[in-house]
Amino acid sequence: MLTRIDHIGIACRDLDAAIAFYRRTYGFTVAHEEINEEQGVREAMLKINETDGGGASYLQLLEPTRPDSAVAKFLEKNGEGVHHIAFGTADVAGEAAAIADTGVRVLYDTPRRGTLGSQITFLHPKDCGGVLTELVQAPSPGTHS
Ligand code: MC0
Repeated sequence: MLTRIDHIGIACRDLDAAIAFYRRTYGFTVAHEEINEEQGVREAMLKINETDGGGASYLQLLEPTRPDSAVAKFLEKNGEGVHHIAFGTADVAGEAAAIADTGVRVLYDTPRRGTLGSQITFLHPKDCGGVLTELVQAPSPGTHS
């Protein structure tokens, strides 16, 4: 079961400038920052609210760390803007398998490491109406920083 919007991922060229925009305009502040080398991003999570089903909802600001990364390719083609949406679930592997059975391409055979130690996978945007879609299983309570 998908239980929440975990985050909306936004591609930006300058993470610090994007953080400043969201703070100045909406008052959102950074809950967490990290570099995910595998995904080729430097990212900031701006927490919007806690949710009943575990986890929270965030805006995720994404700056590429290398030119061959997914976010760098996206920026080159589209410029800055919404890059993906992410749904939260308590069982990312089970949810991905169920969605694959409907004919949608799941991009990873097994979930990979996402923000804050979450487990993530992606659904191909061409099978999702042009929307790159991520599934996120939040880390167990206690491992969340
Ligand atoms: C690419 N396409 C998109 C898209 N990225 N459409 C909508 N939204 C996006 N974000 C479209 C392109 O326009 C193109 O369409 C087609 O998909 C193929 O794209 P491509 O540029 O040729 O690139 P590919 O095929 O090499 O890779 C696309 C693919 C890749 C979605 C498979 O970006 C990928 O594996 N993404 C998942 C990983 C990811 O995005 N990581 C960054 C966030 P046309 O019509 O021109 O054929 S990491 C993250 O979010 C982590 C840290 C987390 O949340 O914890």
